[in-house]
Amino acid sequence: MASYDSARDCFVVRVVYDGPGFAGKTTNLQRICDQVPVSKRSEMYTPAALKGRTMFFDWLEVDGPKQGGRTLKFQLISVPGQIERNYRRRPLVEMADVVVFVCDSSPPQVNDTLRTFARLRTSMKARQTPVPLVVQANKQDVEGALSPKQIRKRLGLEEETPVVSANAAGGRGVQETLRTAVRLGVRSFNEAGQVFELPAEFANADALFDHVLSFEDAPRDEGPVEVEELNVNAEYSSLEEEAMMAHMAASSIDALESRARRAANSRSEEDSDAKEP
Ligand SMILES: Nc1nc2c(ncn2[C@@H]2O[C@H](COP(=O)(O)OP(=O)(O)O)[C@@H](O)[C@H]2O)c(=O)[nH]1
Ligand SMILES: [Mg+2]
Repeated sequence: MASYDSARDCFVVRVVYDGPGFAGKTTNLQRICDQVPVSKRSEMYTPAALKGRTMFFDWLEVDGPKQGGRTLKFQLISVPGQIERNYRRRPLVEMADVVVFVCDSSPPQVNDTLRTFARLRTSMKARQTPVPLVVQANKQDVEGALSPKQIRKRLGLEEETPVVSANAAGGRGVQETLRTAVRLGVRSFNEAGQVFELPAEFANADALFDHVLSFEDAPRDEGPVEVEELNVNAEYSSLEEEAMMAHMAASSIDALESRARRAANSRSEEDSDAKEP
């Protein structure tokens, strides 16, 4: 489904790029920036990126085809990949009109890809309306990379789910992935029969950042991931440790963030105590 932005008199379709950390989500958006003329897109916006890592999301808007005389805009939002940031990712997936799942096809990362996909499946199932999915088999240039066919098998994809072969860093497959997502987005837009006003929190990147910050204070109830969906082979289990190490670095950032927040809260409590008569 799409939204209608009355402020700009256009329809908006949200394409959310999900996938494990380092799979190439940000790279996809960067290449789209390189390949789409400035007149047909916004600037890319990445709030609070930390050492090149996406902490919250990347945001880019691209003009699509006209629909009934009105412009159709595609909001491309890539989510943070680290497992620890699932609570930041899930609400974005819930609001997607189309989901692109970017896979790291290199063998040592397959476990991480499967685990992240299981989480995505769980989030997609929790939605009230189904959402079209495109899978990108990225990093095909890496030696021994799983082919798109193997990715389809490992992820247990339905036949109708498109899998696009890509080397996003080299700019290959990025446009095709976007075109496929746009096609599915336009189709579901035409089938939906009704369009709602664009929620204020998705009006622009700043509003979305404010919205996403509000999750920080919400309880982090992740819900269980369905175990049978994990389908992680024992042959890869030694690699789990490696993935955990990578995630440890990310969680220490989380710990720092929450310590800073606690300190700020206790300071403001002290301030208000001091003001008591
Ligand atoms: N070899 C290879 N590296 C890639 C490819 N796509 C992205 N990368 C690299 O993978 C790293 C992580 O990419 P990034 O877009 O930041 O991943 P994200 O965490 O999913 O946003 C960067 O160093 C990219 O240059 C690819 O197709 N092949
Ligand atoms: Mg990123």
